[in-house]
Amino acid sequence: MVNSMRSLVGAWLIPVITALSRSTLRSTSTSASSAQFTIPAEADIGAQLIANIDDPQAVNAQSVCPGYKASDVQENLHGFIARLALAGEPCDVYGTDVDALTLTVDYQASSRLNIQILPTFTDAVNSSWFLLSEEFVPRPESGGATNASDLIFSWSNEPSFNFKVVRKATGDVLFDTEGTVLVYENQFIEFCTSLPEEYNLYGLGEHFNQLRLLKDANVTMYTADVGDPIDSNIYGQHPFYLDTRYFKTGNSSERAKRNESNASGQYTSHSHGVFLRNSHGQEVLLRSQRLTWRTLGGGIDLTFYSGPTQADVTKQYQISTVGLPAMQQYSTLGFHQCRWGYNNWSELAEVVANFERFEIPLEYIWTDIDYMHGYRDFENDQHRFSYSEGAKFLKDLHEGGRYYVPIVDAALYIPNPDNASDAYDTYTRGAAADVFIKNPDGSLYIGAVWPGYTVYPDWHHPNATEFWSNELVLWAKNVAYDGVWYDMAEVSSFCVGSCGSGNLTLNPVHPPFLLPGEPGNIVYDYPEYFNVTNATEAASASAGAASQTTSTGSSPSTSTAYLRTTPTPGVRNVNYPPYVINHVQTGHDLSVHAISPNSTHSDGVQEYDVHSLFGHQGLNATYQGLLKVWSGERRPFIIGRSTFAGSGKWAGHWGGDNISKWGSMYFSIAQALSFSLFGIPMFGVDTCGFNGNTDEELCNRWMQLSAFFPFYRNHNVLSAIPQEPYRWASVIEASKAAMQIRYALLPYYYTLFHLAHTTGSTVMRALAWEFPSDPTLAGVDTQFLVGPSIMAIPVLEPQADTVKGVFPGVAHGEVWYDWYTRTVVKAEAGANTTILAPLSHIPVYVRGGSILPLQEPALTTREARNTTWSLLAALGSDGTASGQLYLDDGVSVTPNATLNVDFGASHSSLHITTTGKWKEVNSLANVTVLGVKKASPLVKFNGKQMSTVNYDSTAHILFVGGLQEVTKSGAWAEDWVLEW
Ligand code: MIG
Repeated sequence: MVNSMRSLVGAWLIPVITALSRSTLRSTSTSASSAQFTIPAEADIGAQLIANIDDPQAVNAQSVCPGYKASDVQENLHGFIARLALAGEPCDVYGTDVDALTLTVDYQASSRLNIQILPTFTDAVNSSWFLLSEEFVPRPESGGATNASDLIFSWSNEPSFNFKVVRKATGDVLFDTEGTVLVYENQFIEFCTSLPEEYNLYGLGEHFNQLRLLKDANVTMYTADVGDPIDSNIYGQHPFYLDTRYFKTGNSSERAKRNESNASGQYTSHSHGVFLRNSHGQEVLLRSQRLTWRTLGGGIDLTFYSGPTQADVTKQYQISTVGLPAMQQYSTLGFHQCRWGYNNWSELAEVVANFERFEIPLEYIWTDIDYMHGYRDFENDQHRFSYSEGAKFLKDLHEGGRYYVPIVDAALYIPNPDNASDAYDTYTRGAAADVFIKNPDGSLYIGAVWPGYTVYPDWHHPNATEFWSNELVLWAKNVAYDGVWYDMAEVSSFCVGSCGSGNLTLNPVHPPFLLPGEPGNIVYDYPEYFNVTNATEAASASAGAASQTTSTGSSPSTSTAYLRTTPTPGVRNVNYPPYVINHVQTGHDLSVHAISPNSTHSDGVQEYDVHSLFGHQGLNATYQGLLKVWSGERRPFIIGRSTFAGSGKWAGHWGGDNISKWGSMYFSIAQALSFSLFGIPMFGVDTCGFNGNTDEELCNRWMQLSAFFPFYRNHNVLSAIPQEPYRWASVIEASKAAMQIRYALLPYYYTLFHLAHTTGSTVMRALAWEFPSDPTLAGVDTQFLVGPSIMAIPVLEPQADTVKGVFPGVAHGEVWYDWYTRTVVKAEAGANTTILAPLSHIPVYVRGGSILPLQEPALTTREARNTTWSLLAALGSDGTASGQLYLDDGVSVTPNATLNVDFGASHSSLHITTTGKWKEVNSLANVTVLGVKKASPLVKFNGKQMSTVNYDSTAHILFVGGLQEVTKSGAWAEDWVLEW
């Protein structure tokens, strides 16, 4: 599966035919707009480099570099500062060694230690050295005290400078550079730490792979516009990891082996986090008991978060460093339907009508680049997506309680100077404000994306955000959109270098590859087992595929004449740095499918230093723009593809171009959980799969799985078969069934988001985080929790009607209730339990000890919010349970009224405590209590006997209905108690 997925990456990105001669291509094109010049496929081919980690000639910096010696230690209130001097002859292995460094150790808070190692700025170094400014990525807050720290920093000069970070409470060594040298050059920094033999590391994104990093992983971090290849760098950069260590209770030196059983409850775990605040291309190599961290520049700004639980680490990381996630509007938790290829407003209206007809909830309808006039941002195609027709469509949509989100691309069209009718106001305004990225010589940097040759907003320019905001505001006057889907900000360019300089008279141009559906790039691919479930169609698809000869115009040359560069003293080679990261693009060339590293920002900063920040800053600009569009009254809703550490404070993220294959569905869970760690809880993937055609079975399973993800959207590539959930009977059934649960749980999801926004807690959770003393859960990513109380065990394989799952904690009295039957699951501790899961059914469980506020499912969240409430109290083995509810208007940036409700159950009673002024008018219909061992026939609500009571003494379920009468002024209008 792994191999087939790799070969399908970016499946639609087929270079334009090489069978035709280039001159033919210049005058014709395979696209509909036949007069267009097609950029030749070669335009996106760069140099052929060999990744350092694969290069047999590569020098190991550890064996040739001298390291540093520390001296001149000056203590201060929060730590100390010292000098580091090169301890021998410079090695200049992948750049120029820095002679003098400054080490700053800062005990910032009891849970946080920061270590900075920066060049000691003499004029010579200062002039060209890029350090990440606080404006782009804030530094963690300072101000702690040495004595109160959970962590201890120590260092030694033997044989060269090395340091340790130790957890004070246990003596556990969390980070230890002893036995390795620090390498610090202008284009290469390397430091290493030892790791325990059995390590559990998570994070270091963005990646498409299993949750727990493999023990021999090579992790590259550098934003890239590429499908979802396994184990490669993709859209975002998050240089953060969580390290969880299991050991015998009370003995931190005796560690649990991977997958060691915890049946006897003898283990516990401690977690800590590590963040490298650095925007350069990076690589982290995991080896036996060793982690090597490499970056192509910048500084070492390393923060340790002491935890000691995952939840603590995640909160510490967000609160102190990258920021808490944006609060989402209530509506965004509804279902989203999207596709590349919705061709006009009436097609959208038809899709919406179909959802209504089949009574499947729909909240947001999206359009891809199809709506644009010539693929230009902020301009609609007036034939298919006219403003006037759109106004009517959007009015109806909004009246129906639904919303609309269009895509916005990172790059902007630059008009053809020879064609007066080609003017593009957005470009004109941006050019006048001079806010576009430049070439080193000061001319405009020209890339190529959908519209043809393009320019790029320069987020370093003081007026760029204002320019972008203004474009959003102007466009909103024509299109009443409800959010922004921000794409291509890695930042993508379909050619190498400033490819349009001198070619602008050809604009608009066709990209250097065939669009999906264009002859030669017909989408014939289907999920695994499609040949079993639909033999006839599978056969004709494979015949079609066989007859479609695809060119491999941009595949790497087979020659081994790799470009290797050697460092020139004091001079940076930004386009071809001497150290070659294992960058996913062809030839590992940093200029491929992105703007070049030497493109230049208004403050003189080269793209090389900030490449991975483009999307992050674009999300910020978009956030500022939406605040303006909605006069600060509505929470910006943004889903972005390229993210950096901290993007969560502005936006959510979707998993990018996955594949309509079973493996993509499986990896979506790990990707979501990783983004929980990164502080971007609003995460979901292209449900039913993006690249390739989906099929009924995969779409069935995927619609039910994604129903439990925070962001729930179905999206599809251009020209693949339609995959809205109403296309197949069984998918309708599966989607409705799963959405019934999701919509009933909306108040719970919303409360989780509010907690994430205010405390940094996570929404989607790994089993290991909720059950930290069970080493067998450390790698589980086939099932997950939503908040603390709901667990989903999805079917991830074709042709299955059962699924295996674990019920964590049962050895220690944890109780799990089946969502559907409301009865206790009879699970054995540590056992992989086989669960019935026929098509259209997703196993879902409620954790004992939880109280869930529920509303009635409905077709929109507006309707759902207008229904009566119920409570589901699932008692734990000790007969207690608790829960929370947060409510407000669901929209406002600063709501003028909020409501917090605390639920508690113990000793045969359930009580609520409410605080806040938000008026919830809907009454409470009923309360269901699970795990009631015995009930008195007398059930009282605030002392008043209730008559609609049913107690099932076999299933131990107590149902109390008819509560509308006693909660007429609202379910949570006042505190109450229910006794049984
Ligand atoms: O280069 O806008 O990931 O969701 O459908 C492809 C077309 C550009 C990439 C996005 C995908 C979107 C597609 N876009």
